[in-house]
Amino acid sequence: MPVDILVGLQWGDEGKGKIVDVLAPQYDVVARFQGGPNAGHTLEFEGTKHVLHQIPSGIFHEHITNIIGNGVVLDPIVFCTEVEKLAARGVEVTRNLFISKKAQLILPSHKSLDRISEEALGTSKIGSTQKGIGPAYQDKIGRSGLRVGDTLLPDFKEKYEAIVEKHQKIASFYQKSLEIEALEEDFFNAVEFLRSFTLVDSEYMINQAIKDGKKILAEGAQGSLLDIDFGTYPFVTSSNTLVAGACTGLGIAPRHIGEVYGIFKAYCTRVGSGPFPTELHDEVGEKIRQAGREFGSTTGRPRRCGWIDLPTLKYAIMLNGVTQLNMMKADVLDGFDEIQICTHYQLPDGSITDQLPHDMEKTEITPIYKSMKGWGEELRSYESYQELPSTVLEYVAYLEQELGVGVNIISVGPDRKSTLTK
Ligand code: 2SA
Ligand code: MG
Repeated sequence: MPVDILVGLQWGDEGKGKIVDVLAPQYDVVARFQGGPNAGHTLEFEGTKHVLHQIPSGIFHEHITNIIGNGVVLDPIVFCTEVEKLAARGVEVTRNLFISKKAQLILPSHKSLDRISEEALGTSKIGSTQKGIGPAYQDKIGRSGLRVGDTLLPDFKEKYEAIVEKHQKIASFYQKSLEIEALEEDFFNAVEFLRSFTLVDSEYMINQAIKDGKKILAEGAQGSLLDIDFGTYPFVTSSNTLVAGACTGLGIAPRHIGEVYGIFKAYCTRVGSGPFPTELHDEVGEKIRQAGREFGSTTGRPRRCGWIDLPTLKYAIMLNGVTQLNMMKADVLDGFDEIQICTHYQLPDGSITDQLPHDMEKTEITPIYKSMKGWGEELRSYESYQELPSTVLEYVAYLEQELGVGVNIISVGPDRKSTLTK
């Protein structure tokens, strides 16, 4: 059975958690392959909102095996809190969660270094979530990171101390010292807690599941435009958020890839610094932010808002090999008479393109818009895709024609029930 992969096509917060939750009942396994506590996947059902950071969104379904893959950077402290929160809501996590021994650990010193490096960048900061993501992946690539499996070794503490000593030196280069004392006790308690979980060689588990004909869904975090290679570098996260990341982040051979779900919002948001050609700095942007409750689910930061951007969507669809599109938060545009769609970019030399310039941050881009009629009515009460107002269907038909992929799901509200399938 092939592995299906779900990825965000914009700068994150497209609504991936919601779609995994909706699709989950069809799957036997849900696995995270990159990112870590920087992610905030929001799921709403039975009147309750849940935000997951590191635990896969299949956790609410007892029949699903959830895997945190080797490509993830795991913060044991955040993990501990996440498990406790779920337990308080009656979700027993130990039963169906497996963690790769090869996943990297985020240490308190990584979080401290993340803050130090952002401070040092000043106005050119990345706008990271300060969860230690960049420094943890630096240690992974630098071949000095600690992995989940290392927590089982008798000399784990010594290994930890050696790496913290190295981090201390990096901090002193910035004329700072690490602020980790307050976190160390929590960290070692959380590591102890982590050890009580089933730590596995998840690549074997996944490949066995493939052989056994199990249905597997790989759940991407952040978004395609935050990919370390193809995103709006350097304003990106430190992992491969694209489909290719699922191969290395779980140990899946490319020939096993099946459906690729591409999730996007009917408009566009970005949190953190970096280029965003269709960003709206006016009351329209503010209206979208309020209507869409566009605030970071991990950090609470207000998200930057703007119109949908086809050049970036085409790029993300190409790189991911998207087979079906899901359009989220259509209801957020309820109150607009006119909706803008950016179809092309005009570059400083006057040329017009639908490709992304290599250095987007330094290139002054003027978006070229096509205007379409809005629906100007509330979508939340709609229960069928086909019965949606013709203005919505025309908007979607135009996107499908431009993007060359069908939109199979339109979401018209945060609840599971507000997910309309073609
Ligand atoms: P990092 O922390 O090193 O990965 O930050 C690097 C950039 O990646 C962005 N990033 C995100 N963008 C959107 N959503 C994310 N998750 C949270 C959410 C974010 C939050 O679901 O809302 O709560 O603020 C996420 N994670 C990382 C980040 O903003 C930097 O631009
Ligand atoms: Mg999010």
